Amino acid sequence: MYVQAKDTRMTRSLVLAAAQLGPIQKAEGRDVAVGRMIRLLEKAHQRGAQVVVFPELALTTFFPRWYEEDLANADHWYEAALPSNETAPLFEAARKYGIAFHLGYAEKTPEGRRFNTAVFVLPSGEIVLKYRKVHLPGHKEFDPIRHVQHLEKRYFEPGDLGFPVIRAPVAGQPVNLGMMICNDRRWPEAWRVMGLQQVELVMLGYNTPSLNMENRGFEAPHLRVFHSHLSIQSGCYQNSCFAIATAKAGTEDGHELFGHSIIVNPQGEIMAQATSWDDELIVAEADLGKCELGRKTIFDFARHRRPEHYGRIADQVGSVPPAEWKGGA
Ligand code: CDT
Repeated sequence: MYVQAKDTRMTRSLVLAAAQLGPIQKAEGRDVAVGRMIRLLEKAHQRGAQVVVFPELALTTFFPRWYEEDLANADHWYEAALPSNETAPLFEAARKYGIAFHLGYAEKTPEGRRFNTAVFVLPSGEIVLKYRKVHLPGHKEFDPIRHVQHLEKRYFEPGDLGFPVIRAPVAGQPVNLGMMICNDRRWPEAWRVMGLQQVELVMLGYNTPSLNMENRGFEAPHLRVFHSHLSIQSGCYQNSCFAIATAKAGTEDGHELFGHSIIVNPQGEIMAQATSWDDELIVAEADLGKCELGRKTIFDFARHRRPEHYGRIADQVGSVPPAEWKGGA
């Protein structure tokens, strides 16, 4: 008879929350978004959450759907500093409730560089980790074939910080923290770079339309959520980590974003899922010790990885046609 080894690890419990936001209309100011986020933090406090993740570009509408000829006219979408007068109340609420949070926003640096950025902030207000989105989907110029523009390549530079993982104290215990933003979740390379740094918790926000707006071929609408969840669940499983994946949801400026925020464990299972397309908090208790099983067995990288065969992943960008078979093996 097969007897499973007893689990003798100490529990390292952390209460995780995804604070999904419903739509933020173009005409709405940051005060509206920040007010809603503070209400979600209040709920998170009531439900015992210790980490809260807000979506990508959480302070405004998903503005890359709007074409602007002159980037200087788009400055009002960006944050020049965090906290600012408008975002300070969010930082104050996090301090009041003792909650660490992840916030996605458009960053304009003092040198005038523009990034799609996220920060992880302790209740004290200290920013312990900053991430700038590496995989920017969409296009740079107005694309007449598209139903809706997706101008991230116009509004942002690719992130220049890589995929850093940092061990930092959260709710009194050290946690290996990493971040990615929206489209990054579809790239296994992003997950693996963090897996190689023993990430335990990946935090990510997203804005994903319910329909493929590229108009270059049919994609069944029901597959949109499936692909998102598939990417996150496999990223967690293959890298033995938890993820909090938080959406902006609902009809924003006439265009639908699909929501379906989730919290996932290292087995790739969904522990909690949003069911509305509005502001909604989902919560799950994570035992961070559960990251160890995968790391010590099937995904023990030191024992099983074969990087000598992975050269193309780092050296090559586009795919190339395979060699032609000429007979034989
Ligand atoms: N925000 C973001 O990255 N959204 C993309 C939509 C892809 S369509 C250009 C995503 O991968 O979900």
